[in-house]
Amino acid sequence: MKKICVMGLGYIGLPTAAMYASMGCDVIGVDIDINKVEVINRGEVPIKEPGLDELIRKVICNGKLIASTKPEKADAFLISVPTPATKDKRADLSCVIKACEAIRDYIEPGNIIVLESTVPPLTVEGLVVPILRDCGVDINSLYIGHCPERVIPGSILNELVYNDRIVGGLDAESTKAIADLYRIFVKGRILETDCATAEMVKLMENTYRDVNIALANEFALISENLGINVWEAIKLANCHPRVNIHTPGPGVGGHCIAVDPYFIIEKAGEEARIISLSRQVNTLMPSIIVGKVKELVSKGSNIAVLGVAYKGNIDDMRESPSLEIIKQLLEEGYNVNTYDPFVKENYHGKKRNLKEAVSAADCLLVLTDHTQFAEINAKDIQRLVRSKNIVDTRNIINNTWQECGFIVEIMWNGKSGRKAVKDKKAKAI
Ligand code: SAJ
Repeated sequence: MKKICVMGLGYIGLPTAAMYASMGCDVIGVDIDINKVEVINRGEVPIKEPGLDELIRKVICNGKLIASTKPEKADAFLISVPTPATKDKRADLSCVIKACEAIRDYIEPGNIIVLESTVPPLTVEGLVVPILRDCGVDINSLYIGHCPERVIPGSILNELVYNDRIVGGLDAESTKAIADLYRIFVKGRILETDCATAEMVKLMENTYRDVNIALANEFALISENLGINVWEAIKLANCHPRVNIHTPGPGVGGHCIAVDPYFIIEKAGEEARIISLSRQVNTLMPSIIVGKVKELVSKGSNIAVLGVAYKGNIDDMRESPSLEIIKQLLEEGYNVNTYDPFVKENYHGKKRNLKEAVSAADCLLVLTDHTQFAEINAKDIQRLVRSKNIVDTRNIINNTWQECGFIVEIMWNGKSGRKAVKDKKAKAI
């Protein structure tokens, strides 16, 4: 069985390392964060992901996975490090560069080297290969390529096994060697292509989603102005067999969909018109939400933000629209308390529980679609708030809010738009 060295123990690297270890491979998981390495070696998990605790405990206990700050010689190296966007919205490949430099001294002829991180097309050829050339081993004796991760937080273990994988090697032999490596645990199809195509496929998938979310957000804004409930309209439109409109919301978060389209834009320039415009639409959504709060309550009011994770039932707040909304609320002179039952890290106004967060609030603002937020019974907290206002940006809250006398604003249900149209008509008469 192969020995595998996984560079980067984040949301993708750690579950992937654990998966190989559970199949009997000897795995070295490498991370620059010594705390994370220690936590993992104790059999604990630094992130919240269903099923991962159990899996890590098992493979640490049986010695198949060892975390370390340094790589070791191995049959295969998987690079799974972050590739965020820089301030000027280009791919920041510094972690990829560091990971390639870190493994260089450990490479031997016949090794497989796979980049899993999302990167602009031609990165493996133009960046990874030149760095690896200095490894002292004939580059032609290595199997190099790209196999983008495609899993969704919240269902990572299941999707790692059952999703199809795209494998693109620098040459046919590399593609085959990498495909065989993933067959160790993948039950989905292994779809073989070349390296640049694999890089582009990954970006196209996430860009497709970003553009479609932008379309849903645009429908929401237009419907609202016309007094139409966009949630109902989307539900009905999606009854058409070839229509799948996405869901509007407070903006697009996460380290992928809000970032990856820029990796196409940086390579395409003016040709990426729809992609650029979609990014603009989605980036504007937080200010729309802040505008709604401003309509309801005046500056100086207390806002209880519910949710900082970028989407429901996960603990990840990277690029979360909540962070931008909180920033804008503070700039506008509001006081912000925040509660998220999943996120462990610190964020502005962090409260330990719901009751503390809503205490003396003038307006509750639901930003993340955590199931727990959908299940809140307003009766349990109505006496704690100062004014009964709630804005729901995800269309998830239940009827108890109305029953307890809250002014309930479900974003884009057409009510404000309908009122504006009526007021306009009344004025005209
Ligand atoms: N969102 C909407 N409306 C929607 C869908 C999502 O506003 O209809 C928002 C979410 O609230 C969230 C953001 O978009 O803030 C992104 O969420 P997501 O569930 O669409 O995607 P991610 O970022 O969690 O994971 C995506 C997935 N890509 C695709 O579905 C094409 C996943 O498969 C990838 O592996 C992952 O990006 C990645 O790592 O690239």
